[in-house]
Amino acid sequence: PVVALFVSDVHLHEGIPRTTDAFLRFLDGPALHASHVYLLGDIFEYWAGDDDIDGGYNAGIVAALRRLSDSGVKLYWMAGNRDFLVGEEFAYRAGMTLLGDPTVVEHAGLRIVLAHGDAACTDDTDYMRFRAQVRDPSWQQRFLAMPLAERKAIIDGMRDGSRQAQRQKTMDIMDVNAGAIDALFASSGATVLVHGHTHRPAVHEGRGVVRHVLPDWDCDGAIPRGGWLALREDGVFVRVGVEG
Ligand code: OKV
Ligand code: MN
Repeated sequence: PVVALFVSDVHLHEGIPRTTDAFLRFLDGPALHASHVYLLGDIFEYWAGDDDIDGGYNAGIVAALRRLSDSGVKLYWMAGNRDFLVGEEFAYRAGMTLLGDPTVVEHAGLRIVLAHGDAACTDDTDYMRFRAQVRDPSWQQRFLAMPLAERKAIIDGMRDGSRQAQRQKTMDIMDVNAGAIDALFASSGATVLVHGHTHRPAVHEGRGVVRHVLPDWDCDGAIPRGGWLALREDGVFVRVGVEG
């Protein structure tokens, strides 16, 4: 039996039908057989506010999440750096429990710390400043008070702008900082860390701790990519890839 599944960085939006199908197949298949499912950030390419749930694409995703939670699977959501505006309304409709970042859980006798991963990218000082701003509750309150179309236009503008800026940054500035990872282990007392965000799927083992980095998904290109991490009842982690 599988006690927990961990997924992140699906980057869902209308423009990626095959990736969307792959994620819906995950929710309506393997996820149903787990006791706990942890969505660890950037499930959406971006989220402009919970008033964007009704009708169309997003409603289909919420419905699939709801089928999973209604089936008895405990469903958890941690915000990523793209979908941090998912709120209580979304969580209620999908039957999910919102988690802070980081969160410590215990499964199969293991103490596991969960994070999206972006907060550990402390070398990217521009991003850390931006993160502090948009995670501020009063900033979010003001942003969410704007009309939905205006919010979407602002986010689209940021996305266009960052496509340029992103190219300039070296790959290592975009990876996690080793000291930030050490601090996560030290403050949590966990022996396992599961995170996504960096799009560098791997298992890093050493000094008595294990760090699982989740893959990002892209099933719309030539080579399908993505998958999840399963924790079996016996405490063994298994990495599972999408079938495309
Ligand atoms: C993605 C990263 C830019 C790293 C903004 C609400 C806000 C979403 C957004 C805007 C930015 C994602 C969606 C992008 C990743 C960067 C810079 C560094 C380290 C809002 C919801 F602020 F308006 F409320 N964003 N974009 N970075 O350009 O795709 O991952 S992005
Ligand atoms: Mn991310």
